[in-house]
Amino acid sequence: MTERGGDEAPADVLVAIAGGVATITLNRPAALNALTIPMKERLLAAIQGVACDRAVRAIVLTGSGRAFCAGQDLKERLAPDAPSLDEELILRYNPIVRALRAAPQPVIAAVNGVAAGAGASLAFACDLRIAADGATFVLAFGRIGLVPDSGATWTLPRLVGGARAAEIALLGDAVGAAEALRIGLVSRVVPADALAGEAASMAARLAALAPGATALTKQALAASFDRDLDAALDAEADAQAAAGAHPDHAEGLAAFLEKRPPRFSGG
Ligand code: LHQ
Repeated sequence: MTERGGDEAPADVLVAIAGGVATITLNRPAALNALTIPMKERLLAAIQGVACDRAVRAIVLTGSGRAFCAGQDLKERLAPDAPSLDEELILRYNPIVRALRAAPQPVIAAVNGVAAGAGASLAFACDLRIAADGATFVLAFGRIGLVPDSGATWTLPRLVGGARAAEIALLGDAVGAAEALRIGLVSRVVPADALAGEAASMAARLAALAPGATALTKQALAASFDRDLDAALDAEADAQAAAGAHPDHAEGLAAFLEKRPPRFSGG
């Protein structure tokens, strides 16, 4: 396993890479992993770093301690020289969301505890969400007189539909893990002590797939709500042509016929 974020860098964002899986851990547990400016810069660098690492085939985003992420560090906002809100979004939050979406690898949010404000938005921006049974999602923006950001107004209606998104975004009530599962905000809920293992095992399964085909599937799903059926059918044909031309498709066919597990090269 390689570890980044150790001696040479502050450890509020940890990156561990093993077996084709990069695990990025938000690591400021005393503040519920609330995001400061330097932490956001390190988180962006971490995502971009693993996204262009060809050895990484799946990414897990999680938090240390009892929270996933409490969103913006609100104490930092009180500094007299704090950047304006829109500058903070344009320069720091939005690039993180774009990096999560642009990464060719699937990103799993392993939501270990409360995900509030932009912390919830980060989880929503991931491709898959699995939650510990005690996890909650809180769109806490309204309580402090702000609006949902970091993509939440776009991702949340796509995940749970407009009616539920309106309640969650406007009322700001905490959505518990069981309710999140019921409404499709997460795809699995497991006991807290099983979450890391569940995320690792899902990531290992993703990492064993043909990376090019997986990236194309991620892209197609992300684009689906912005396409009509005709455009989706055309896009699927293009993606299938690209996937089928890759040696990993031939390897998958050979493995099927030889009744053995495939060994995808990525390439
Ligand atoms: C915190 C925080 C926190 C600092 C807990 N900051 N310390 C984007 C653009 C630019 C700027 C504005 O914002 C945004 C996007 C956003 O993210 S806005 C939304 C920001 N987040 C929130 O409003 C959530 C604030 N936190 C909470 O509501 C609660 O802490 C939750 C519901 C997350 C957890 O409640 P509890 O389990 O009761 O924990 P707690 O409140 O006791 O917090 C534990 C510690 O963590 C505490 O520190 P202390 O020194 O007193 O032990 C909190 O101050 C600290 N903490 N969130 N966002």
